[in-house]
Amino acid sequence: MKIYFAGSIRGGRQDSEIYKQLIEYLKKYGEVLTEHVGDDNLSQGEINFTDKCIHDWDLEWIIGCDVFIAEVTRPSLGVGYEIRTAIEMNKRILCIYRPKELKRVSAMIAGAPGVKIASYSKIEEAKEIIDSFITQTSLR
Ligand code: 6IA
Repeated sequence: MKIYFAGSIRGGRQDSEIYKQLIEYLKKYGEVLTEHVGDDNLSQGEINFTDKCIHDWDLEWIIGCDVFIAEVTRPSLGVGYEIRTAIEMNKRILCIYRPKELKRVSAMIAGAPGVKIASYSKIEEAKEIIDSFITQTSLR
């Protein structure tokens, strides 16, 4: 299974440790195409690739993924754009967030067709949400 994991980069890296843990966990289900999202050394994406390169790679990865999972607590323009792209491609989409830090998810995400939204407090809960999402989508 190919998994696209989305999380904030230029939107702010405060949650990078959480992304890292979720990415490690997701590896038990298959290949995570976007492991760099959890990279501690990736401050805000300042590496020698053009923005067009990054955009085009990510688009290809979204096209190729079987499931799309986003951690949306830290609002990010890029993640919002990716979610919309995944919707247009009819991907299986899960968005998770921590309600203590983000009171409500944007209506443009929460109200979008085909997007499953779930909240969690502890990382263990997020893993359970992921388990049931992947199990259900695998049955489809
Ligand atoms: O607007 P943001 O930068 O917060 O958007 C974050 C989202 O855009 C993530 O889910 C990523 O999939 C994507 N993204 C943003 N910057 C990069 C990037 N920078 N590389 C890949 N995807 C990115 C260069 C990193 C380098 C290790 C290749």
